[in-house]
Amino acid sequence: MTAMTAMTMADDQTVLYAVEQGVATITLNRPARRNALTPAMLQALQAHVMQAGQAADVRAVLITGAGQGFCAGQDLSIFADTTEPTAVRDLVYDVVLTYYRPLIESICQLEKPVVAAINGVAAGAGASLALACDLRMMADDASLLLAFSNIGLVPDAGASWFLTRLVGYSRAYAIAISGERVPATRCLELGLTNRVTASTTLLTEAQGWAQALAQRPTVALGLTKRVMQQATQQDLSAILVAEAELQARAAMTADHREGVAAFVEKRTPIFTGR
Ligand code: T3D
Repeated sequence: MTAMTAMTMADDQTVLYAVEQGVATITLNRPARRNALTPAMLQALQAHVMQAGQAADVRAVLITGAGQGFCAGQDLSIFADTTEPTAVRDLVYDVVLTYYRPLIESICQLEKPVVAAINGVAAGAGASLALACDLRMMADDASLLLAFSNIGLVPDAGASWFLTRLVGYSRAYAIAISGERVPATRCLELGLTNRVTASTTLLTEAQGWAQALAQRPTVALGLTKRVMQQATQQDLSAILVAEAELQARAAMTADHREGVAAFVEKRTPIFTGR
């Protein structure tokens, strides 16, 4: 954190936000609880994602966790004072739609690459958060845990959507109902993470990856995210039209002109994100 050029914190410091070299690093900071998510943290996390989206100097986002875990999902103490079944039902429904839905949608709609640096276990909605990111780098001792079934719940915060698309229905279902950790090496085999690295160098390497992405043509990267998400849901004809429309937008950018000029002049392009 010492070299960060800009840093703000949520009021209670359970979510940290710092910007350096074009990368906004958002750190879940409740290590004693494996960064289990409270409503205040979920609000702060979403606010920082939006902040990163609006900041012109931010061209990539990194989400990570402090301490031994990435995120243990919903803080289960939320249920401490609520035992009556219909009250629990209403609470769960409200929390998922009020807090998780806008957070997950804001990550997916952010037209900048979002990298998860998974430093430990990502459990429950913590796994959903990791899977909602565009790219993942895991520490070699980290894991994903669809913990929902261990407490008699179903995957939420997008976990079923992301997991089935990444590994297919049968593998996703097996992971979800086993309630067992999927170690980093297995995640790599399954395509659940892009990279695995030593836990000691995870943050440095993930920041280096995000900083390299922040030097790329940001508008094109954002539009690529949008069209590839659409491609998972629409037919070829619709995607051919969407590609043409987004290409027309990308073609208007200074970075497109710089990329072509650099190619012609046989030099390395200097992209500005505009
Ligand atoms: O409204 C709704 O609830 C709907 C939304 C649901 C979304 C969900 O995310 S449901 C799934 C919630 N998450 C879980 O069920 C995971 C529960 N935690 C675990 O399975 C394990 O703690 C971990 C695998 C995450 C980590 O294991 P380990 O051995 O590294 O650590 P630990 O010793 O279990 O945990 C350390 C402390 O964190 C411990 O507290 P203590 O004993 O030191 O005072 C533990 O109780 C606490 N902690 C871990 N996870 C949570 C938590 N406290 C509150 N909520 C948690 N989710």
